[in-house]
Formats: sequence, C-alpha cells, structure tokens
Amino acid sequence: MDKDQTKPIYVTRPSMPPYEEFCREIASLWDTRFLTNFGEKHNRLEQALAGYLGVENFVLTVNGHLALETAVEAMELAGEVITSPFTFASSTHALVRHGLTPVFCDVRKDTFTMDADLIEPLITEKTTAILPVHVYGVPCEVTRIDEIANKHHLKVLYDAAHAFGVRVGGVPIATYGDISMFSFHATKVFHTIEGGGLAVNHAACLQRLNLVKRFGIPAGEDALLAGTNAKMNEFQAAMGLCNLPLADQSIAERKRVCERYDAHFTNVSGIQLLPDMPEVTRNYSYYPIIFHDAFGKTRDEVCAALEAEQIYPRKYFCPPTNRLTCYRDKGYRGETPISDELSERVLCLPLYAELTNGDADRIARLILNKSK
Ligand code: T4K
Repeated sequence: MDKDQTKPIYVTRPSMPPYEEFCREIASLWDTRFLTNFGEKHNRLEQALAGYLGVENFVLTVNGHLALETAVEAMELAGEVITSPFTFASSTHALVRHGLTPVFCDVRKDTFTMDADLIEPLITEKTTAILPVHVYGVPCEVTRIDEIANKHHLKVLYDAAHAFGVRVGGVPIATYGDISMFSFHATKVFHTIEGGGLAVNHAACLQRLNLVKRFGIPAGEDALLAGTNAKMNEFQAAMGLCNLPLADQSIAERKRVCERYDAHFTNVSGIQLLPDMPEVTRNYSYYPIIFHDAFGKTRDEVCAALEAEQIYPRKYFCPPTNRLTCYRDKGYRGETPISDELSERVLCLPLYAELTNGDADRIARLILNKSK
C-alpha cells in the first residue's frame, strides 16, 4: 500500500504560511505587549481586507459567528427575518439569540441558495430583514434580493462565510446588500485561525458596529449600549497578515483539485455538482456532490465507503437548521422541501490546497467504484 494511503484525509486542512514568516510577524508583540484591543496588526489587516474584498469599510471580528451577531445587533433588527435553512447552525443561531424569529425560505435545486421567487410571499408586517447565505461560495440572486429588499424597505445581511473573494461579473460579492459577514475560521479559504468580519456598505453603520464589537464602550469606561466582545487579537491578525498574500495561490490550488474531481464526476448519471457559473469568479471553497437515486448508491453509503478508507467527507448541511433539535419543534414558518432533500443527499468531498491529484483520483475512484 502507498504510504500516503495510511494517513487520514479530512474534509479540509488549513493552509499555513511559512513558519519563519509567522514568527517574524509576531516577534514585535514581545516588545509592544499590545496583544489585543485594536492593535496595529488588527488595524493593518482590516485595511488590507477592505482592499481585497473590494469594499470601503471592513470590521474585523474574533470569529464569523460573532460578526453575524454584531451585525444583527447593530442593524437593530426586530420581529421576523427571512433566511435560508440550508446552512450552518450559526446563521439561524445569530437571529434566535437576539430574540428574532427566523422565517425559512426554501433554496433553489440548482444553486442551493435562497430562491428569490419564494421571498415575497413570506414577507409580513413583522419582517425587517433578509439573511441569505452564499452557501459553498455560490452567489445568491443578489440583484433580485436587493430589489425585493428595496421594494419592501427591508435590510439585507448576507452570510458570506463561504464567499471570500467571490465576484459576480467582476463585482465583489460584498458590495451587495447592507452588510456581508465573512468567516476566517481555520477551515476556510483564507483564515486567521478563528476570525471573521463584516463588509459594510453604509458608513453610517460603521460606528455602531464598532461600538457593539467593544462592549458598547467608545473610549474610557462608560458604555453607550449593551455590546459584546468581538475583537480580534493580534496573534489572529498576524496569521491573517501572513495568509492574505497567499490566498490567491491557495484558491488556485483548490481550483486544480476541483477540476480533477470534475474530470471524474461530470456527466455521471445521478451525480449533481455545483452549477456552471461562467459570470462568477469562484473561490472553490467546497466541493459538494448531490447523490440522486440514479447513481445507485446513497449519500450515506458513499460516505461510509470513504470513511472505511480513512477519508472523511462531511454532510454539510445535514440537518438543515430548521430541523436541528433546538428548532424543529418551534413552529417557525416556511416550507422547505428542497432544502430537506438536498440535506439528505449532499456530501462535501475533501478539498484543500495541499490535496494531491492522486488523492483526488483515489477519492473519485472509490466513489465511482472504479479500480483504475
Ligand atoms: N455561517 C456559515 C454558513 C458557516 O459555514 C459558518 C461556519 C459560520 C456562519 C460561522 O463562522 P465561524 O464562527 O465558524 O467563523 C466547521 C467550522 O468550524 C465552521 O467555521 C464552518 N462554518 C462549518 C461549516 O464547518 P465543523 O464542526 O464541521 O469543524 P470541524 O472541527 O469538524 O473541522 C472539519 C475538519 O477540518 C476536521 O475534520 C479536520 C479539519 N480541521 C479542522 C480544524 C478546526 C483541521 O485540519 N484543522 C483545524 O484546525 O465546523
């Protein structure tokens, strides 16, 4: 047996900068002892990310989830928020933890994102916002969602956790909606170990976001509002500063892996892949496969076969958030048959910059039951 085949392969593996480079970046912290609270590295990374993501304003946070919560709080959302259930728990938790009622809009079969045709019938006098998710880095129907939001005077908070660097027709994804949340968790295309942030399209929101992020205390001791602590520390920011110049190379390597998988899976009966998106600059963040009946094996059978070989794909996102134990009996509105079906059939294959073509071939052959 090839020695490499004895090593487990996980769904992802974080990209790391050269060790010496990270050491160089953090060395100054032993002199300054300025470890957190809007340090020099934090501020430098915030600027750099605004540039990379093509927005005027970026608010860096300690993780993606607290970025979402910070936005929900600073936008003063109330009542009902229309959202997608085909996502990680975080998207729905951020609403519920702030006393909001999620209303679940089903997703499209082809893109897995919120179906814009289904939004308007869900709007009531209690609706204050839409929280769509660019799941797997696939852009939502951004123009239509912005139009619907304008027509009904709703705010739009995008969960762009998966959409780092994505563009639509050359336009940065974060320029749509009011605010977009990005995750810089270790498992993401670009990471700061844990981390996240908010791309903000109205400078008016900025002050309030920065206030919520730091206990509601602008300076000194007095608090103007009941804020949280969502500040990113200098070690995380240092990792981000080292990783950012490597992000494009990492995305290019992921593209290589995706194209290797595509060569095996395109036009296989019963296998559905991400849609063709010629107008989209992709980031290759996930490689989901939907296993339809015509494939002859279920998603769970494929998953078990891979796990038997120490290959660990993930069922992102099963269950969908409206079927999680903490939400399924709450009676939240919204029929979501497509999301339910996708969640029973989806499997995300291992995908990261260091995955070799040989590994991708082996994974594909195991799924397709081919010896060569
Ligand atoms: N919105 C959406 C749509 C999201 O997907 C997420 C997070 C959020 C919001 C919230 O953003 P953050 O607050 O997380 O920034 C992972 C990630 O923890 C989570 O960030 C991500 N989405 C979610 C989809 O996936 P788990 O529980 O699946 O992670 P875990 O620890 O099982 O890691 C998966 C595999 O990655 C492991 O089997 C091995 C590998 N791994 C993981 C870590 C953490 C490594 O090799 N090294 C590592 O350090 O949630």
